[in-house]
Amino acid sequence: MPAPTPRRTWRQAPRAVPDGLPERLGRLGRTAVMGICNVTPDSFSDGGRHLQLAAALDHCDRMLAEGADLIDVGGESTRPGAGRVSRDEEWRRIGPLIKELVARGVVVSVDTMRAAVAAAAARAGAAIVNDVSGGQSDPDLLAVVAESGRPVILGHWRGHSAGMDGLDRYGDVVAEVAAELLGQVDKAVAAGVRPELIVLDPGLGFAKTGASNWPLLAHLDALGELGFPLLVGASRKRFLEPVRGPDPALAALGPAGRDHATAALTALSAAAGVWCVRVHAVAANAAAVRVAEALSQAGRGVGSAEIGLAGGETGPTDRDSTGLAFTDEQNRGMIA
Ligand code: PMM
Repeated sequence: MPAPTPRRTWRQAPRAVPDGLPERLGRLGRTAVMGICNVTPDSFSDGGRHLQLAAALDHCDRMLAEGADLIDVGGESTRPGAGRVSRDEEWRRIGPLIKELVARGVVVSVDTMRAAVAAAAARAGAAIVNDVSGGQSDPDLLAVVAESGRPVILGHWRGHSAGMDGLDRYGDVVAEVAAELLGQVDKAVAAGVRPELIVLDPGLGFAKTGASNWPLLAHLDALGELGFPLLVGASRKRFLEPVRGPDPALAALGPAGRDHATAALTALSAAAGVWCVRVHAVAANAAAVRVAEALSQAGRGVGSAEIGLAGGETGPTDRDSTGLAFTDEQNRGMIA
């Protein structure tokens, strides 16, 4: 007998963009580019580089100039094997940067698994809460998010970094990730989060060591069918090492040598209609998003002037197809 379909307490039309975003971001009309600023000594790619406020701000300024639409600020590394930091240390690292970015009018998301840090960041003006554990790590986080009224990114996660590689056990990774994400959506909604504020993230690299990541990227359409906007966080991750290209100079760069492969995935993810990509190397990924946008528009017969191929932004659009063409009014377009 087939398993009964779970009864859901929430219902919503498919969305490509969450509610509750600052105006600028809500009306983007293309995949958003989230630049990463980890204020940690030990993140796998940028650990130790942005511990001083001035260095972190320089980095954020550069990412914004290169085309970042928002900045994701994190104070706790989630690289495989990483240990936890204390709540106070996490906030000590990121609080000043969040406050300064908000004061400059930058859209900030806070990358945290802790309710207290999410609450402090929201009070400081962070616009989005990004929890790689999807609300699992800290049982109070979802209520804090509900109270804040902020959009929330729920990542697929099976356990903390110290032991997550051992949790890479799937029969059908796409089906299991989808089901586990929906379980977290249920908990979020039960905690009072409006479904329209939820973004889902397949959690690339989290309890997924290598091959498990690819089916998730190959089936973004299936994840999109869950009805929520998607975020893809593939940037520089280990599973890209085999596809980074043969140039030994890339190998010598370490994780940054995976930037070309990341940008290729960004173009494909944008073409698939994801709401946001979370990236380290903003310039290349911002270009990748625009390539996907130009192709999508050309495919629908939009002329090059309107596409903005001369180099400018396209500005707000009233495009009415699915995929990349998502606007506030037409937030029904899901995965192309
Ligand atoms: N990955 C990392 C950290 N935060 N947030 C989301 N939503 N999705 C991710 O895939 C994700 C994340 C780990 O990468 P980093 O050390 O480069 O920040």
